[in-house]
Amino acid sequence: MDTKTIDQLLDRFETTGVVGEGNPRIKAITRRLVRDLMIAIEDLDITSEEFWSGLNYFAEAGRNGELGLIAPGIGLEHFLDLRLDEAETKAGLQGGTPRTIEGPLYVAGAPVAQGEARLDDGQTAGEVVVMQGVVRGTDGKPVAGAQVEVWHANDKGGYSYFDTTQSAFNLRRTIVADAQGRYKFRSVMPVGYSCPPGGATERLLQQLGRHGHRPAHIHFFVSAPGHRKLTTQINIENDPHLWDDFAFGTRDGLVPPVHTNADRAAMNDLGVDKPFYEIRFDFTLHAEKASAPATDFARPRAAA
Ligand code: MBD
Ligand code: FE
Repeated sequence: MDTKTIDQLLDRFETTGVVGEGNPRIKAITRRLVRDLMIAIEDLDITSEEFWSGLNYFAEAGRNGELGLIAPGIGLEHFLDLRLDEAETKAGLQGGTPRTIEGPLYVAGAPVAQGEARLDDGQTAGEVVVMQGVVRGTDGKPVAGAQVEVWHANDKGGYSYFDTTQSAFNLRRTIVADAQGRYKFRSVMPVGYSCPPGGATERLLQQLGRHGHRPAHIHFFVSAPGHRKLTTQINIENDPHLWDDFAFGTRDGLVPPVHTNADRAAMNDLGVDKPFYEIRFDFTLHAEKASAPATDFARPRAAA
């Protein structure tokens, strides 16, 4: 079928069974996506069997809560980041900490701590890490009281709430930076996440000849009144998958050095008997800007 015939067909679909105005934006998006799909079916000669198999694939992915994992896995979430970057550049914004994908594993409602927090519940295996830094504006001034939401995986790559073997809000906190914009936390080193074995995402990746692993990382939402919300992650250097992330989340500027601290007094202070890891990382937030798209957009998220 040629595209002219497809467009006539879409005209007919749009003018049949009409009972009201509908939503013009949804109408435009639906028409465009259906058209693109029809053209793909034509160009690739997608068979009926392939079509229904694909439909069922998404149905299953939805039932198992994996659509939020497929989106980063096929690069769409990173693509949205690059579009936000572009829009910010156009709006004259430059110099902030790079953004990167939120992923599907944030849970709202984490305990709030002032200035400092311990993220692990004391029962979580893994090497101790202390991370700290300052939240600043692009003017270089500290942002007092900035909110640093942090979440990460345990030493098996699992996230509390989704991994029901972990305690509630393990490795998740909201830290309110102090008057100098400083935040600090103690936790245990995360290990990279892997897609659920045999699940929809992993099966698709297999068909694409790709793996479903992420390098070890720590997620952040950093926000403050008068500033654009930053969604980002840091990566743990030297991970074998550092630049081979199935979700395309690693970016220059988000891989801080990890130091080993073997100082006796520092170890005693923390109550540990082995050297521990230290990471310093400062966040730079853009000031609010009406001409750039919002970064605190709504997205259905888990809450506990
Ligand atoms: C993760 O931990 C993650 O951060 C992303 C983007 C996708 C899957 C798991
Ligand atoms: Fe993650």
